[in-house]
Amino acid sequence: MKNANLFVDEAEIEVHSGTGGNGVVRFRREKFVSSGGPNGGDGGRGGDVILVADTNIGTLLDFKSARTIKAPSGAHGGSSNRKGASGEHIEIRVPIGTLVFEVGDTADVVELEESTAIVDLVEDGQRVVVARGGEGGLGNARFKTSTRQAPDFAKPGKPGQSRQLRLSLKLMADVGLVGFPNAGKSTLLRRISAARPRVANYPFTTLVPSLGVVERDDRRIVVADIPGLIEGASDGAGLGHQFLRHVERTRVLIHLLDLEAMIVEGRDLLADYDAIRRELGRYRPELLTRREIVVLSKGDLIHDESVVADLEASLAAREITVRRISAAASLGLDTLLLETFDAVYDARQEEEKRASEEARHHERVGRPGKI
Ligand SMILES: Nc1nc2c(ncn2[C@@H]2O[C@H](COP(=O)(O)OP(=O)(O)OP(=O)(O)O)[C@@H](O)[C@H]2O)c(=O)[nH]1
Ligand SMILES: [Mg+2]
Repeated sequence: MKNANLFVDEAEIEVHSGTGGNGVVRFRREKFVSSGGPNGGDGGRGGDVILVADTNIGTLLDFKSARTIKAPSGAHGGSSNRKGASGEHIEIRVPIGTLVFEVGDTADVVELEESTAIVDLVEDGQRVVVARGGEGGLGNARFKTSTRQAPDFAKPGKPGQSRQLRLSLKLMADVGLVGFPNAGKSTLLRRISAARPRVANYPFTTLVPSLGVVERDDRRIVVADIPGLIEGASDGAGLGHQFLRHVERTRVLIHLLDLEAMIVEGRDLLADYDAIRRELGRYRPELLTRREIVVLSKGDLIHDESVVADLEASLAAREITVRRISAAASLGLDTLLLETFDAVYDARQEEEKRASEEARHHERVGRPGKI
């Protein structure tokens, strides 16, 4: 089994497409004819380098070792008007959610904004040519005219493109699980999907994000489990905010508050809630307006309702609606999932509506110029 810890979400690669093959100078050589007509063939096109988004790929790990990717050149033309073979295209499989940036003089820009990406590979099978192969040169046969019966020149192939790219993966999931370490996020994902993130009774068990697919009836959502957050995560504390990027593109957040931490350590879960919200907001203010479902986890540990009375009262005073669940004892999961599915499907519908409104708007005022 592949080590799940080998998760890589940033990589820099160099791509080179193939050079076009040269056109050649050749003449027909026939018996008894001293000099036949020109028949030098064209060179073949160089191969492209193409990135393809693939659901089966979960990490950019492969690019840690293979940093330079080169497509083959086109072959040179031959005699008898033979065209050189084209260089094969090289397809590179990348995870869905990979943003592609060109590294220019500003390679040291830390913050990569999605809007500056060349492309955002968000759908399975989506492809983009990142380096186009050079055209093959024309052979001398092409230059024959009525006044120039024996052209003795041909064109060389065009060079390919070379580009330095930064690949940056931001997972595409409908739902992000957030909360303090040990809150029960991975346990919940294991319970509702076939994903198998590690679970253990200590903080920072999860070191890398993982995705699980949840299906009910004919509905299907993708849920992302990320490492636990702590106070100061957006400044790099704990595992830092490096994983918060993976909930950026979710539609709904499930925020877990850990009843065990309250019972055992006397933690104030409302303060925990605020701490996590602060980190989310400091990382990206938009995360605070995302639909959020707040959950009290490990509900099976509550045997005496008076233990949670204070907490529930202070949550209610803040108008924070919570549901109690237990992933271990399968309590409240059906209701939680129903609500989650509804929230995700609502959000999707809204996005579609917005997209079609935008399309209508563009039809009225003309499409924006191609970038
Ligand atoms: N009693 C009880 N224990 C639970 C429940 N859910 C999780 N736990 C336990 O809580 C501990 C932490 O669970 P995890 O799922 O690893 O927590 P996490 O939020 O993924 O933790 P990190 O990956 O460190 O952020 C484990 O010992 C789990 O068995 C539950 O519903 N009831
Ligand atoms: Mg975990």
